[in-house]
Amino acid sequence: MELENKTVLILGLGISGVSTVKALNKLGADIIISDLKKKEELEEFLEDISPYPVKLFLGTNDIPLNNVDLIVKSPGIPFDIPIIEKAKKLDIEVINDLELAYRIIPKNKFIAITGTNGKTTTTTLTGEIFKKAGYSCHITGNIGVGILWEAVNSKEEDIFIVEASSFQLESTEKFKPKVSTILNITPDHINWHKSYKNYIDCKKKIFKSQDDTDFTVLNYDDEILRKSKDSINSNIIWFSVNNKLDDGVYIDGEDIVIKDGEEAIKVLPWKEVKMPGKHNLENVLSSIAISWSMGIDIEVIEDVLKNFEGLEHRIEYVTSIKGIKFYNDSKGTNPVSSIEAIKALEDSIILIAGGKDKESDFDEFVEVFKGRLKYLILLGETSKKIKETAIKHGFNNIYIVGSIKEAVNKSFQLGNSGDKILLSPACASWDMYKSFEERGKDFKKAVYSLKED
Ligand code: UMA
Repeated sequence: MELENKTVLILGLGISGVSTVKALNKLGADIIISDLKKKEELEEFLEDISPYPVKLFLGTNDIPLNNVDLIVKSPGIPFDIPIIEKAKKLDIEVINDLELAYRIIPKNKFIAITGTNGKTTTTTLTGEIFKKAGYSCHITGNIGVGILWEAVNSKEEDIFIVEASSFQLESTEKFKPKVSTILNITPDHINWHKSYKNYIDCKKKIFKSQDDTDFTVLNYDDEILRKSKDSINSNIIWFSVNNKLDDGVYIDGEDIVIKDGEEAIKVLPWKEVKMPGKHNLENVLSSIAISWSMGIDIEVIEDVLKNFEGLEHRIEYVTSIKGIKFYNDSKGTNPVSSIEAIKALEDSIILIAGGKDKESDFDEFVEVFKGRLKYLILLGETSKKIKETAIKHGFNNIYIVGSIKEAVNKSFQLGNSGDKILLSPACASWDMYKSFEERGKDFKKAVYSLKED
């Protein structure tokens, strides 16, 4: 895609905005930036773009669109804001960084991974396998520094292993990954997408442009995905933790197996996977299927799987104090993700939860408390809603607190040797923090400060 001397409006100066500025500058575009935030709120990002010639409109998105050829919006900006409505009337195309990256380097191979939960673990693990197999790859998308800067600095043989969020997928049109994966679909970001159906439709855009030269890796245990098969034009590879498959990647007794035609190939015993929980086995099976579809040797896959310990902020063991173990699952940003964390730790759990309200339903979340949770410590926007749901389901050991530090202190005071204190909020962090990473780090800081008391 030719962008030299084109005028491009970048909507939103966050991580993806900065990466887009740097990339478009390299491609010779004239850059305009607009962000609702004021100068004082954007200091760190403004510093990052200070070497580049740009025209800034801060504190507003209501700006003139004269001569604008293209708008690249940050993934989290919804389509129904006035500036985008205005652009549509003027026939100005609005895309985001993922779509633009594909258009700039369409000859590179993209592996795109989505799903409500497990995306970051699967993307990182797949990246490790590809690196071990000798590929030069970029692990990017919804993680890292923003895909466009990586795209303009890549070579044609580089592989892009992309965590794709529903926000990013919504504005894809031509994006055609060599391998796409949907790990699972359960309700999330409903406030943004307006309905569960819209959310599902955005996820399915990951395979929309694929053809019979491509692969789509899907979870056979997910009913929505099983029912999607007729709308897919590429080669489907199924994976399943619960079912033996005629073809695909699955668990057979003690072993993880790939069945390709008549041949069943043993990869490794599932107990040798270090990450806990059934949900992590799903992530592992999908990574195996992706790697297999790209012809990577079983020995390489096995070697990486045996050594991969998981991610920071995802059921991350922090430390043990007076026999109480602390786990940081700040990445548990929706009910299903936190349910998985609770199930993985089994019982004697003191749970710290609550955060930004994404209009999630907490009934199923609260139903897993029985026999597993001793206490529930709540904070953030959703405290009241989760408390009411828990009481409705007969769980009453609840405390509401005002900060993570208070939550850690309260849970430690309630805990006994053998208990597990788990931060798994079931909500986004944006009511109190900039990101789930910042929340997880604050949790760990509060835990370590107990050691000093
Ligand atoms: N803004 C406007 N107008 C609006 C709305 C927002 O100008 O109407 C501005 C905001 O003031 C803000 C900027 O747009 O300054 C966008 O900032 P942002 O924090 O939404 O986005 P980025 O910093 O660019 O980060 C984005 C992803 N964020 C979202 O999708 C919300 C990051 O995913 C991603 O890592 C990054 O790009 C690099 O690609 C984070 C995330 O939470 C991890 N993703 C969601 C999730 O995983 O659930 C989808």
